[in-house]
Amino acid sequence: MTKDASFRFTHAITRRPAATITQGLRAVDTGTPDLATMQAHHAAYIATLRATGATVIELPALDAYPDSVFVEDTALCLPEGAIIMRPGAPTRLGEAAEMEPQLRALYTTIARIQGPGTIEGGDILVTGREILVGQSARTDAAGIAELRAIVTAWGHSLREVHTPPGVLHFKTDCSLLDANTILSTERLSASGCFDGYKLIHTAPGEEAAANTIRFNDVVLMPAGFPGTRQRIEQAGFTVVEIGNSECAKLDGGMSCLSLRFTPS
Ligand code: CIR
Repeated sequence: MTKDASFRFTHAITRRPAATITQGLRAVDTGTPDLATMQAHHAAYIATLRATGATVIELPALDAYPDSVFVEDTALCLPEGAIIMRPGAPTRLGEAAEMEPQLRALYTTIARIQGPGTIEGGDILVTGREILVGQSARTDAAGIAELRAIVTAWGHSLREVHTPPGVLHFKTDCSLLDANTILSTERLSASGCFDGYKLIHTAPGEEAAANTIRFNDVVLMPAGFPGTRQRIEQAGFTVVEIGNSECAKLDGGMSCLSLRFTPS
C-alpha cells in the first residue's frame, strides 16, 4: 500500500440518519439527539467530503437500525479489497449485511468476518505502514484474529492494541492526520501504542476532539475545540469544523460517518 493510500481516497459511502436515531446506543445519556440538527451536520459533512473532489454516495436511512448512520463500523476498506465487519453490538449486526451489496458493486474483492468473533471498524486505524486494531467492548480477540488472517494475506501487518477502559472504540481517542502523524488523547498514547509516529495531542479538556478524519487535503474535526484545532493547523493541516453535537450524544464522531476508499 502506498503511504498516501491511508488518507487519499476517490470515494466515500455515507448513510442518512434514521428517524429512529433517538434510540441510538449511548454509554451515558446526555440527552436525545435532534434529527433535524443531525441532518444539517450530516449535510455539511458530505459537502466537505465532496469539495475535495471525491464521489460521495448517500445511502437512504434505515429506520430498523437506529445507529446505521455510523457506517464506518460495518466494513474495512483497503486498496486490495473490502472486508465486511461483524459488529459487537447485537442491535447493529444487521447493518453489515446492508452494506455488503454496496461494496460489492464497487470492489472486485470482498471478504467477510464470519464469527463467532466480533469486530467494528471504529476500532481499526489504518496508517501508512500498518493496521492498528484495539480490543474493546465491541471488538474481541477472535474478531481480530479473523481480520489478521485476511489482511496478512493481502500484505498488511496488523498490530493489536488496547482501547482505554470506558472508551467506546480505539478511534474514539485517535485519528490519522497523514501516513505518519497521529492525533491522540494523552490517555491513549500513554500506552506507547504510537511510539515511532509523529504525535499531536488533543488540548487539555478536549479529548472529544480526537476523532477526526484526514480526507484528501482536509482534516474534518468536530466543532468547538479551539485548542486542538490550533495544534493541528500549526502542524500545517487544513481544518474544516463540522457540528457534532448530536452524534456526540451517541458516542459518534467524524470517522464513524463514512467509509473512505478507492475502489479496486
Ligand atoms: C454505537 O454505540 O455503536 C453508536 N452509538 C456509535 C458508533 C460510533 N462509531 C464509531 O466510532 N466508529
